[in-house]
Amino acid sequence: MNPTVGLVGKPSVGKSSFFNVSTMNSVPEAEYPFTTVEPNIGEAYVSVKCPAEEFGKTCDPRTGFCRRNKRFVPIKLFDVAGLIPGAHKGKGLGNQFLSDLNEADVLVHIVDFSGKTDIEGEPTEEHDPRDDIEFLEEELDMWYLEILEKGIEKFEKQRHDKKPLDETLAEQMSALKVKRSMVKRCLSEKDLEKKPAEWTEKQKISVANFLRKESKPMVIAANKMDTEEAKKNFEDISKETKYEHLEIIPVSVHAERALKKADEKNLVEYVPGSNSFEIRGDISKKQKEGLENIESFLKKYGGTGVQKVLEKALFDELRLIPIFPVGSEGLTDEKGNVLPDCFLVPEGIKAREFAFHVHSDFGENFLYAVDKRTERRKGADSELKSSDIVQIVCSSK
Ligand SMILES: Nc1nc2c(ncn2[C@@H]2O[C@H](COP(=O)(O)OP(=O)(O)OP(=O)(O)O)[C@@H](O)[C@H]2O)c(=O)[nH]1
Ligand SMILES: [Mg+2]
Repeated sequence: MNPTVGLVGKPSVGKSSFFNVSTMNSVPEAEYPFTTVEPNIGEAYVSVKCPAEEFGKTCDPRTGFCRRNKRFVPIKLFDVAGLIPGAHKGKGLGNQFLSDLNEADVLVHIVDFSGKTDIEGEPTEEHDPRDDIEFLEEELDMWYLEILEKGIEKFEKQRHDKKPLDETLAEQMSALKVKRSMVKRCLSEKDLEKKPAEWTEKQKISVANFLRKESKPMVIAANKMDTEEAKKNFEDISKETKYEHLEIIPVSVHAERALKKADEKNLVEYVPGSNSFEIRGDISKKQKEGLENIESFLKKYGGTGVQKVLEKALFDELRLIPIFPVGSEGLTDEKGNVLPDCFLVPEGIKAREFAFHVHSDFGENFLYAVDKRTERRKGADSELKSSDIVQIVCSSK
């Protein structure tokens, strides 16, 4: 049920490093291409404001954790093999690795902004990160195109009881999380509701592109921003109108790692996602210098970017909102745990849909919900808002 984020990019950009730092894992990372072959799956977190403080309480999360009134809610994170140009035709580790991304609801494209790795992930100097931004989108579109073409073939082969085009295409592409409503909208916007056998190559690519963007929205992580070269590239690229439509977030996985490690050792207090930290323990002169560098990085870019990337992906691209379900006793469940659960659900969700989200029994036997801030009842079709605390009241069977 947890939303799933897939990390994509060419080899050696820092996908596994990003995965490790946000899931507290230690899968191999290295400066040569194709370090990762099999996908890694782990639990990362996005933070939301914890409502317990409003009530003068602290929460007892069943999953995730809470620090300084920030509730960290689990999400699923995937780290996959690097992609190189031609991957959809089997280059590099080939297209079977593209299907490792099927399950992702949203993608984070990690780009090495330092320019120190070439398009295949080998060490170099002055590589242009613009090339990476472009090739990856093309590669993903080609992957979608291949599956779309199979759907068109299937549609053309049907003889009797022909299924509608949108239904056939949506079925063929369902593993990619393409929904029928997306296909319907795409065909109607592009005026392509008929005769797919007559679509031009350009039209097919534009359908693949539309469905890819709808079913796998993307955020760009400009990684290795701790290097001077990356800072310069970021300055230039983020100003260009060509890239205005993209959400490019400056990131230093290394800075995040240094802070998390120092926090674990109680040398600093660092809450992931913050733009500052406090020095706690006794630190050496060298550690102090390192931390000062990181401090100025946080000031300049508003944080290390790791949390920001995940939060942009979930809250801005997928438009999810947090909702806290509770039992009949104030803010607790039947065991007395304060705000034990936090669900990330689509914006605009209605009370009964949310009940189904928590448990199908709750949905089926739904009577009404109670907004615990106001103690007002909410009917089945009443919309929930971000950070609502709700009790679901059911009929006894
Ligand atoms: N300077 C700098 N280097 C980084 C950063 N993040 C990762 N790296 C380095 O980039 C290299 C590649 O990192 P990986 O995490 O193995 O990259 P990957 O994208 O998973 O690579 P493949 O598995 O081969 O596709 C390693 O040497 C990392 O230490 C960062 O924030 N700053
Ligand atoms: Mg890797």
